[in-house]
Amino acid sequence: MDEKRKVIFSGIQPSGELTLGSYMGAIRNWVELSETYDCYYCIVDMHAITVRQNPADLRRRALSQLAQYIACGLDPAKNTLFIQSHVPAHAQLGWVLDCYTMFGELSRMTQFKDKSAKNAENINAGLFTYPALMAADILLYQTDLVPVGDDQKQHVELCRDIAIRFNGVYGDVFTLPEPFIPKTGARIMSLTTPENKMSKSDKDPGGCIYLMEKPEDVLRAFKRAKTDSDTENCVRFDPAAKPGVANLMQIYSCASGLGFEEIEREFEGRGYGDFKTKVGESVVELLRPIREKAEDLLKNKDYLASVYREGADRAAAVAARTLRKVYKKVGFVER
Ligand code: ATP
Ligand code: LTN
Repeated sequence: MDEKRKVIFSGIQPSGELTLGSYMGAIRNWVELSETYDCYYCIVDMHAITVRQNPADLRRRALSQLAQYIACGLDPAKNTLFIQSHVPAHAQLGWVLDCYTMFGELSRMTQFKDKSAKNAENINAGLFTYPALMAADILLYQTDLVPVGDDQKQHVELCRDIAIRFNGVYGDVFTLPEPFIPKTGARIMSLTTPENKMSKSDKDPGGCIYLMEKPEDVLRAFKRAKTDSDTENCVRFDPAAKPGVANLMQIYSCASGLGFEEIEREFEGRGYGDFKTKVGESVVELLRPIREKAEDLLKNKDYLASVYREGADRAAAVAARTLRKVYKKVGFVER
């Protein structure tokens, strides 16, 4: 038998429809890593309820997200695809880790500060302790690498600190994970306000491209994308001076595989109009097979149920081993 393969864990909340941001920042890498690592890709519905959700929408989006994971190229036979609330060990380890996570650490989390500013009427305890649950997700599987976009780096680093603290008291219980962040596409910005991250719970629909969006809507959104108010009208990579153009270049680079210099050369002497159309077309071609496959899969609910049930069984078996060890270490009586 060959050596034990390294472990990957990552997850996305079904808090909205998957966006081009989550694809380019995360899922694209999940697919690439899925052949060589032992991968767990989760639909983190327990995280999603830190913000109030409509129950029927949450349920529908969790299923649709599973179909989109598969459609993006994650083969359920080679990857463990599952829903977080199906594996109780996440909540169980989450509680233990709450007791090893400091108030000060959680107060520094940028996502908590952002989300509490956006949901001032519902700053609940779950929103605050969310990174400890995320640490549980990762540590249950003795994860080596966590492929995420740039905005999640802080949470993965906190997860590492929690693991170091726990291991410091009880010995080597947890593998220390590392974030895996792509060179291009780690932070795709909104098409209408390029100073903000493209985000699925964004209230401005024009700023976001969804994986399941129709081609004509994708093209229209790119035609309306904000470029820059400079008079240069020239495609050049300069995020500070030209954030809108830089964002479109990132997207085009991820969709086409071209480097920034090649893109500058391609559009030399041509204006922003041509450029935006071309970026839109490249994204349409990237998304077409994903949308078609996901739509097909969504017609077969029995198949999807078999995938998430098998995934939960596999995940639960691994998670139980870590949880048992943790319970023993902290001094709980064995049943
Ligand atoms: P929400 O609006 O509910 O917070 P989101 O759209 O920000 O959601 P997440 O579910 O938080 O998306 O992110 C899923 C994964 O995709 C994470 O790994 C995250 O880092 C990555 N990601 C999300 N948005 C972007 C983006 N705009 N650019 C690059 N990566 C992203
Ligand atoms: N916090 C992440 C979602 C998430 C996650 C995880 C990502 C929850 N648990 C474990 C990687 C590993 C987010 O908001 N994008």
